Amino acid sequence: MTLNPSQSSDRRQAGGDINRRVVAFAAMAMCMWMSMSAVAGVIPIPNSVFPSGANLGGGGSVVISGTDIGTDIANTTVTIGGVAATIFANSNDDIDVTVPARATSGAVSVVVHKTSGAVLISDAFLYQHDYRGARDFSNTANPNGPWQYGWSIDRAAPFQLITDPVVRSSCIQGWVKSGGIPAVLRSRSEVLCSLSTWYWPEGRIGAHPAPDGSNAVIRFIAPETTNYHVSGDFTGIDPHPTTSDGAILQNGVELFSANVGYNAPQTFDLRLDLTAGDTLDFKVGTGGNGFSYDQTTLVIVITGDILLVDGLE
Ligand SMILES: [Ca+2]
Repeated sequence: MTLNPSQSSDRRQAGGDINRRVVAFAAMAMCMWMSMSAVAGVIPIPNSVFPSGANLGGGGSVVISGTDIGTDIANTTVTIGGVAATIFANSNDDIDVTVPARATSGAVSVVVHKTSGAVLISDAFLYQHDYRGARDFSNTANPNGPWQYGWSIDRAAPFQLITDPVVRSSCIQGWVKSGGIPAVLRSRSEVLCSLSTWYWPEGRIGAHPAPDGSNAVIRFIAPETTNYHVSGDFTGIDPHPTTSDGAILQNGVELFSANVGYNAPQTFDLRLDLTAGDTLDFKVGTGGNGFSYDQTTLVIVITGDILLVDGLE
C-alpha cells in the first residue's frame, strides 16, 4: 500500500496540528504547575518511618523523617493504616507520632498530609502480634499498653512508675526520674548514636541506674494467660566501661541475672507460663561498684502462644 500525495499532505498537516496542540498544552501545563507550586509549595518527601512497626495495641512512638517534613505542622496530619496517628512533637525534618491501634496484623501504608498534597508510603509499617521493648516504646504514655517505665530502690524493691516529664534529644527520648536517673530511654535514630560517653545502637531501649543504687526498670504485664517466649539481652554501651547488672523478675521472683560489661551481650531465652496480669520486670542496677558509665541497653522480644493461633501469623 502506498499513500497518495494528498493523504500524505493531510497527515503531515494533521501531525503539525497535533504538534502545535502538544506544545500549547505543555506550555499551559507548565504555567499551571508553576502557579500551583507558587501557591502550594513542594510536598516534602518522607524518607523513613522509624521504627517501622508496632504491636496491635499501638501506642508506640514513631519518627517520620524527611527534609522539611515537620514544617507547617499545624496543617499536617499523618495516617497509619488509614487511621490518624497523633502528632506529639516535630522539628523541621521529622515528625513524632503515636501509633494508632489496629485489629489485625500485617503491612499498612503511611500517609503524610500537607496543605500541598499527600505523600503515600506504601506498606511502610508492619503490625505484629508480638511485643518488643524498643519498637513499642512510648514517649507520651506511661503505662503504655502492657509496658511501664520506672525504677526501684534496689533489685528486690517494688516497682515505681516514672511520672516526670520526658526528655527528647537529637537521638534519644524517654523517661527520667526527677534528679536525672534512673532513666528508661530509647534511641530515636536509625544510626549509631554517639552521645555523652555512649555508643547507642539504633533503635535500642536503654536503662540507667542511679548513684544511690536505684535500679531502672522496664515492666511488662502479661495481657493474656498463656505460655510466653521471652528473649533478648542486656548490653553495656559505654567503653569506660559499663559495669552494671541486669535481672529479670516474674512477680518479684528473680528468674535471671548477669553482670553486664561493655559491648558484651548477656542473653536470655525463657519459656514462661504467665497468668494475665503477671509482671515481668527487666532491671538494671549498678553492678555494686557505683553508677558511673553504667548506661545499658536491652533487646526484649515477647511472644505469647495464644497470640499465634488466630491464623494471622
Ligand atoms: Ca557500675
